[in-house]
Amino acid sequence: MASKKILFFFPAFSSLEATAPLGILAVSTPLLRAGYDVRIVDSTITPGFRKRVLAELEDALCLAISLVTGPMIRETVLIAREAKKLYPDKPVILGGWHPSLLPDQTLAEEAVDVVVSGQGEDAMLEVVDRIAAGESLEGVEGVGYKRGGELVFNPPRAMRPLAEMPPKAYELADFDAYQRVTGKRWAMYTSSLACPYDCAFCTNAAVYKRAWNALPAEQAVEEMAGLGERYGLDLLWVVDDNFLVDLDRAVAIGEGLARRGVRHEWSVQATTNLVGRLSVEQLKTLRRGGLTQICHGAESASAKVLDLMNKDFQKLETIHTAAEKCLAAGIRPSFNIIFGFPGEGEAERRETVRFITDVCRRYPGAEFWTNIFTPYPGSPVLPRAVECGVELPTTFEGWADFFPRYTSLPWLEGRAHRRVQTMRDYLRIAFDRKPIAADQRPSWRRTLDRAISVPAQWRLDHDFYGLPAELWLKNVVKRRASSASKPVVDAQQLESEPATP
Ligand code: B12
Ligand code: SF4
Repeated sequence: MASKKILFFFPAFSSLEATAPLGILAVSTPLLRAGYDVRIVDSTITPGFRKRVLAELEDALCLAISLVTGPMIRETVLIAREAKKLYPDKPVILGGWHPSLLPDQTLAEEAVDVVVSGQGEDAMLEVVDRIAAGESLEGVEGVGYKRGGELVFNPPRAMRPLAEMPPKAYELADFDAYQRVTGKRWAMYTSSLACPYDCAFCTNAAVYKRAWNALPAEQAVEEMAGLGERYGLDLLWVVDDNFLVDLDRAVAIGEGLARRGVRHEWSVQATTNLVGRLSVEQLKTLRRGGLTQICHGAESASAKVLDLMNKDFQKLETIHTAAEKCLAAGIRPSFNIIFGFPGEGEAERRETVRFITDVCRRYPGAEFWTNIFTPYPGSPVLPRAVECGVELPTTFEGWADFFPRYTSLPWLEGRAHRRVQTMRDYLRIAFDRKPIAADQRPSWRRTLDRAISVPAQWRLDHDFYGLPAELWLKNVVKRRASSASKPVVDAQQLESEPATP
């Protein structure tokens, strides 16, 4: 009889924002309901994860991996190849954003047998049932597979509204282990899917077709309150792409959670134009319900660049309004910035840096996170980026180095790239920011950080980044501190930059 054990692997994503992988929890529920035994090995919390995966795989039916474009591909390739070498007959199944956006190139990797594009709840169950029955994957919608040496792609699977989806299997998550890594007990949650906008750098429309759909407020309240109580969470990060599309629903969620007297905090991602449409009173209602942070994709302060990004729905003044209103309601406003978008020059970059320093000074408590533009497959700007000289990887493995923290672009490389990276480092230390992971710095380090923020701000004001002594000092201190306190895992972990909403 075929094994009922399904093994999932979640590769390290080079961030300290470790918590239960929501995509895997989502596809696990239908499997559990159908009687399968689901195991998850998350590289970030599993010492010796390679050995563990291979040992668990011995009596499993298949190996399934969830990933997005970038560094996760490194461990995906490593584990998939080792698994195929040891157990050539056990199928390796890949799902998540990267396989959804580039199914053909992903399936072309020798160690990959099946790719699932888009929502995986129904597709994964069908795939596993077929494998268990020894049947072909012919006709399973949204799935690509190998027949002999040939790559076969079935028709796409229609998206189902979130409200029709089963609850995610949070009970499979080892929250204690994530807490040990991040110092915080937190989880992710989805109350809506998709976003009505179509920013040029974003892949959302390619997967969700801009069809925003959401859970009713009452269901979201029940689930959010329940998760907090059941797992004793400090924080629930609502990872909706744009939480505020339906303002009435959002306020109703705030009211419901306030009535339930929830004790945990929660944060959301939303666009500045929508935050601007809420009154301070409405934001205060959300605050009473536990909302402590809104992350906005500000992206740039140059009207020219915002236009190129297709962000006509976001006027610059809405960034000020969002900061002001959030702070008046006791909510921390966070803003993401993208440097190096095609068409952004030195002048536009300066404009953005001046804007950031101005907002941070006018609205103490507002924070900015920056990235370098990364042309993702499926994003509307991709053809333009290619025209401008970006060379796209031709193999699955090649995408491992596609990462906004260090992307080098034909129009931003060498000295110019180093300068932007140094400027980003100074932005990081010039103003306070609060990452998801708990702040475990001792008080002397906080004092030191406050002291070096003064010359950092001066440098940003004067656009001067030569002889970066403060960065050198900060790195020495950080290296010493982290070698003393690093958790014992063999996953690669770097400093975090949150995703852009
Ligand atoms: C939360 C999040 C993060 C968190 C992850 C925290 C964690 N512990 O997992 C953090 C902050 C670390 C993060 C970082 C980054 N992120 Co991010 N992130 C998200 C976000 C907002 C939600 C992801 C999520 O959990 N969704 C809910 C679950 C249920 O959905 P799902 O994962 O898509 O899963 C479904 C399907 O994909 C599929 N599925 C998923 N896995 C599997 C596995 C199998 C086997 C199967 C069959 C199916 C399947 O079925 C699921 C249910 O339908 C998405 C946006 C979004 N709308 O999804 C961006 C998103 C995934 N991130 C993105 C990016 C670009 C990044 C960063 C590069 C950002 C940065 N500036 O550094 C980094 C990269 C980190 C890395 N991996 O290398 C892009 C990815 C684009 C791409 N081509 O891959 C997205 C899509 C945002 C966007 N719209 O552009 N991110
Ligand atoms: S970047 Fe944010 S606002 Fe723009 S399309 Fe993507 S999810 Fe929507």
